[in-house]
Amino acid sequence: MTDQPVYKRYTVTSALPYANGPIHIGHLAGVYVPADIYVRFLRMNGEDVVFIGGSDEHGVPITIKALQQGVSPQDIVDKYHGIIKKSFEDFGISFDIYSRTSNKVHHETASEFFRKMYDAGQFIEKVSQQYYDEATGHFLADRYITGTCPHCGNERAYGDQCENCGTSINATDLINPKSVLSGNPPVLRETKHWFLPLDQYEPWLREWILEGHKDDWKSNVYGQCKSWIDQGLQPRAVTRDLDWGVKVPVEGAAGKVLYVWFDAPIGYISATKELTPDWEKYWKDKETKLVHFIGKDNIVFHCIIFPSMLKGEGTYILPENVPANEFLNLEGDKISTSRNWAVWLHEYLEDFPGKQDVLRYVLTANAPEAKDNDFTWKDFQTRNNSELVAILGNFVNRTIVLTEKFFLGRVPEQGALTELDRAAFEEMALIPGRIADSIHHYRFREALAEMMNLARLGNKYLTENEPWKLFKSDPARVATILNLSLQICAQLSIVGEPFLPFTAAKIRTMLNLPQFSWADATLLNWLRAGDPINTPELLFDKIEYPAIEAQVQRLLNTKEANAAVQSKSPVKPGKEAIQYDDFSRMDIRAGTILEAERVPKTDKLMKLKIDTGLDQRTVVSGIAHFFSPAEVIGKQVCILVNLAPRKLKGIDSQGMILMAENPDGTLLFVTPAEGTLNGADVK
Ligand code: B3M
Ligand code: ZN
Repeated sequence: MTDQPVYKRYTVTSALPYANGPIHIGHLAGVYVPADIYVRFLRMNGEDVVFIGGSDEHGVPITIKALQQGVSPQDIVDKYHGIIKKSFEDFGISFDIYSRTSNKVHHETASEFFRKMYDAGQFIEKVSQQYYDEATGHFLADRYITGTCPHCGNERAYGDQCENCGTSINATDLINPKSVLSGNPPVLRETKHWFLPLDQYEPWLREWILEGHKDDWKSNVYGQCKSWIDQGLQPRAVTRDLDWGVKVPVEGAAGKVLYVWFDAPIGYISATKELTPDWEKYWKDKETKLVHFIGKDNIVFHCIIFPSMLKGEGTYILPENVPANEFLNLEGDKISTSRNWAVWLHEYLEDFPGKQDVLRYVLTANAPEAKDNDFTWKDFQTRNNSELVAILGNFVNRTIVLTEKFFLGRVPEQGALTELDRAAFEEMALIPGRIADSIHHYRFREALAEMMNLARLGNKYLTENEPWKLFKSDPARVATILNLSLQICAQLSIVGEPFLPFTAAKIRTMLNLPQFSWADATLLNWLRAGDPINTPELLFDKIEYPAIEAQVQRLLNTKEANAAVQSKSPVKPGKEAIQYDDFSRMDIRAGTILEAERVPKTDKLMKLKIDTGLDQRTVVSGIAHFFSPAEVIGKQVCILVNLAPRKLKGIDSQGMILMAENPDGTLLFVTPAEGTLNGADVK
């Protein structure tokens, strides 16, 4: 175990999902499953911890949804808050409180927070030009404006943030801005707002993050912070001309509310207040460790803006860590609420009743901790059938069935230990420490793999000792083998609890064991000879093809529906006619990508090494938004090989890859049909 600083208590927050849609697997993998593992682990260690969640009910995402559905924002948040809260409960996310930002405590807390900073002169009051929709008579805050991102070229960036490259932007920096309300280009109008002077916090942020958290924050989080700080921070408006939200609590601010990203993180504090009158120690005592679990699109808000607010207000602690995850894709495509490209939690719970742990397992085993990852139903099935059923379930089941059969459901006597037994116990003694170490470092995949290693150890132990063959000749040896196997089951029920709480509870029931603390995970003898155990119950069952097929079919239907919508959306107009000669001067070949890496300090460039059949060459391509290096290696592509070499970011790029671009800006490879050889002439 590595040394962990000692804290008196923990405040663990998980991003407050917008109450404008249900929860999907992307949310779960990125935020709630890792947070829940962490919190369950802390509780087992006897730590004083509060686990905070809640719905983010303000902001333009809510009012836009209301507009689309022709109902009030309150209707929207009531509906989705209910769905979200229930699905979290059913799924076993063990919040101490799941609150909402439309409630009174939150409005009061956020108002007071703003007011305190306002009174201390910490905002800049400024009249500035903001986009305004003349057709509807509204100022266009945040997502009421869309346009092209000045950083990455994404044509669907919002007025406050580009979800493609994660950059937080000012609406006036968007290229080709358009009002979401009328579809018209907006005009600029003067309006007064309050700005948080982030530029003034820059030296402090440098010291606190860039120097102070260089080694303990994940590299993806640290890297994003560094690039924002290095780009230079600008004052940011923390108020908006909207009528849905927390009213700005000062004179002369009629028709204005707090920016949703100002009030939402304060929601963590309000929820804690609602949970306990003793809330202050969770937010103001330096011996409390504050940890924010979020997705990567929320990094700037949790690492730069909210900490600056906390610092400015002056009485709060700062986050010790912000273990943000990357994104989870679904069947090779970005998860998207608006395109209905998602696996919705409430639907999963209906389609796979009692299988919460299967999804928790798959999402943890494949968590996007260091890079974007892909969820596929095939992988879900495989992990269930060949890992949960074949390894964990099989081991526990065999052990309990054999104990029933040979020892009438009582824990048999542990006799003299063999070399194999001792080796097994030695290994068992090490596992809890390894898991703990991984969890302390927010490496949940690694921690889960260690837990599964324990089940593997059990399986191997049973297989090597073959107790079923020995009972006639050596019942005492069988007793020892099963005693030890049962101890492994007991240990699984302890170290499995943070990851697979439903399964751990089932094992405890079968073994008549209480819920142990983490410290007890190294006891090694939890069961005593003669203790009764209960009838075996299968932990997992096989997921057959039809169940998966139905899910895949649902996604195919979605794809079709989206394509139908898409085919109605504008395709770029055709270009002017050219002669055959113009075309034939292009030398296009089939080639295979051999190596790929992102070009550092750019959002969209990837450096590729390609076998063109003629040679192996380097091409720099603007595909990094849509693909990870790992997924393009081995792909066959079409490449324009006689394009004059160009230098991109200091790298000589010799050629260009052909890509198809959908009207929505997504890029897809133009891949030659199977059987095409590298070097084949494309014409
Ligand atoms: N609601 C954004 C999101 O759902 C936002 C998080 C707030 S955390 C304070 O991604
Ligand atoms: Zn962008």
